[in-house]
Amino acid sequence: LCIDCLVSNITVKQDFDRMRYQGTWYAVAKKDPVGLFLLDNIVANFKVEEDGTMTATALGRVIILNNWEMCANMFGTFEDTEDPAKFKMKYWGAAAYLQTGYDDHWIIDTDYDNYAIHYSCRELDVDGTCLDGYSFIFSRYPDGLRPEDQRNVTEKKQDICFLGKYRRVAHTGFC
Ligand code: ODT
Repeated sequence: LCIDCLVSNITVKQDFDRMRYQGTWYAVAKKDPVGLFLLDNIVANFKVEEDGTMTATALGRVIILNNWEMCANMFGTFEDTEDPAKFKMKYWGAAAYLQTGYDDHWIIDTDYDNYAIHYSCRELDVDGTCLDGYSFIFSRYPDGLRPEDQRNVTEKKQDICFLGKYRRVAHTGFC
């Protein structure tokens, strides 16, 4: 629960298990940051390397240089923090003209088998709320969340103060 929208009060998944988080996740909804990058057909694949490091690849439709539409092939490595559900994500693209960055990557909630709620605040406001952030709702299934998970996901969207700011992410087979 987060009633004041302070980023420091946002709670994340307890005892996050990166092994169970591995595999394919389909983005079914997204709250965009300023200067959005991934548009739709977003699929992430998480892996735990032999040394225990979490890594991921992601595909998604992007538009670069104003109107060149392509499928971006992205890579990320996750640095651990003192909280097992909070990571720093270093990311880059397969091609040099794709976006690179270093973002917070928090797993707010997941049941590992059906849904996951991701959160990243890129810029804190002076009052401690999030000035610029993004969030993905992930499903193990490309066609969306199970009805029984929707209530919980809506609650979590509210907890991170992004309720009403999401758009649906289409999967049309572009990537
Ligand atoms: O699309 C945006 O507007 C911002 C997001 C850009 C970050 C994309 C980097 C993907 C790197 C590969 C990692 C995959 C894991 C994805 C999980 C959640 C979203 C970052």
